[in-house]
Amino acid sequence: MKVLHSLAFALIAASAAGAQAQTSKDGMSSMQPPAAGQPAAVMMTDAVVQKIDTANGVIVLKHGDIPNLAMPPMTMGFDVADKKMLDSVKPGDKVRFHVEVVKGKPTVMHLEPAR
Ligand SMILES: [Cu+2]
Repeated sequence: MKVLHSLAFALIAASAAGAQAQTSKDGMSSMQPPAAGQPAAVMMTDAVVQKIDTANGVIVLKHGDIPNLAMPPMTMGFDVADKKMLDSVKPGDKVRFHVEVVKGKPTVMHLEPAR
């Protein structure tokens, strides 16, 4: 698991750098695929919380398939739409979440306990 965590944080660092570069492109949606307008509420993905970084608003999830992002199962860090989401979960929790690409970054829009 240590290796996975290190990898996840490397990815977080890389995506954070990318986000800063893209901040000036706010309002431009050319990066968004047309499919972004599809109904997304039903696209919940199962995951297990690996680590929570409240200060930076990042959650590391070992997640299943994410159909709306065409992403296979993996462990990685996500930004969260609202840091308050992180108050209700802890490492080891099974959750269901919905992620969308916001400003070029996969961002957790909804997070709920699963069992
Ligand atoms: Cu992933």
